[in-house]
This record gives sequence, structure tokens and C-alpha cells, in this order.
Amino acid sequence: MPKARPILVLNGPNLNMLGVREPKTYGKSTLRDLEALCKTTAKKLSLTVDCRQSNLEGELVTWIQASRKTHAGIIINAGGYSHSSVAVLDALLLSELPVVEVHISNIYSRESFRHHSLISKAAQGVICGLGIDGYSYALQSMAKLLKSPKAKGKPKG
Ligand code: CA2
Repeated sequence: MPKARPILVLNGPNLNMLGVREPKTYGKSTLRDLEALCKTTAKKLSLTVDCRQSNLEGELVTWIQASRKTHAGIIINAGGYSHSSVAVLDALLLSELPVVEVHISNIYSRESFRHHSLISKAAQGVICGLGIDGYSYALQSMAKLLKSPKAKGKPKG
């Protein structure tokens, strides 16, 4: 049987600083803790994850483009690029993979410029304000999306 494709878990700019500063907004967990949570959750769901973080918009776009042929779905917290990046949105749309967007903080209770995410248009769902647990919920949703016969990225037949 061919090996199942992993879920790409992408974290954008400044998320490498998790647990180092601003614990009131982003909690005390580090990026390492977040990635460990994703791995544990994925295992329970019989999925695998490929966790990556970049501060560079182009690197995120390149990874998303490549994932089309190598991954089953994308969970993304694009950080500040969520509110500004047409390039990340376009790459997600082009991937034709199921996408779940995550934000650690409640973007709607913060500054108005955070209330709109450009990349949400490419997402099946958005989870925000639940801390790093949001990634675990995103993986649970991804598992369901992948089982659905109408899942994006599934060969039609
Ligand atoms: O709530 C989220 O997950 C955000 O995507 C985080 C982004 C922010 O620009 C979005 O509006 C909402 C910023 C990530 C910055 O992460 C830090 C972590 C620790 C200390 C400082 C920044």
C-alpha cells in the first residue's frame, strides 16, 4: 500500500518567538511544544505531520506550491501575512488541497487590521483564539475533511 501523505503544518513570521515574548497574547508554549502537540494529535488520528516555520513569504509560497504533489492537506497560521499576502492566498488556492487556517489569539478581539484574513478565502475552516490547542482541533477537522468523498485534492472517480 502506498504511504499516506503527511499534513503540512505551516507557521509564518514571528511564530518562532512563541513562549519567548507576549505570553498574555500567545500563551507560554513554544513552537517546539506546538509541533509536539501536532505530532501527538496526528498519531492519534493515524495521520502524519510535516511541521515547518518560516519568516519569509517566498519560502512559505514555495513550500505551499510543492505540497500539491507531496502532502494531503495544509494547516496554516500565516502570522502577519494572513492580513496582507495575496501571494500566500494564491499559492493556497493553486494547491487545491484542503486548508484549515489557525490563529493562536482571537484576531477579532484585537486591532481592527487583524480582523480580516486574506487567506481565509482558501480555507475550509478557520480556528482562532484557542491557543495552540487550535492546531489539535485543526488536525481533527482535517482528518474529517480527508475522509469526505468531496475532499479537495482527491482524484475524482
Ligand atoms: O494569533 C495568531 O496566531 C496570529 O496569526 C499571530 C501573528 C499575528 O500577526 C496575527 O495577527 C495573529 C503574529 C505572530 C507573532 O508571534 C509572536 C509570538 C511571541 C511573541 C511575539 C510574537
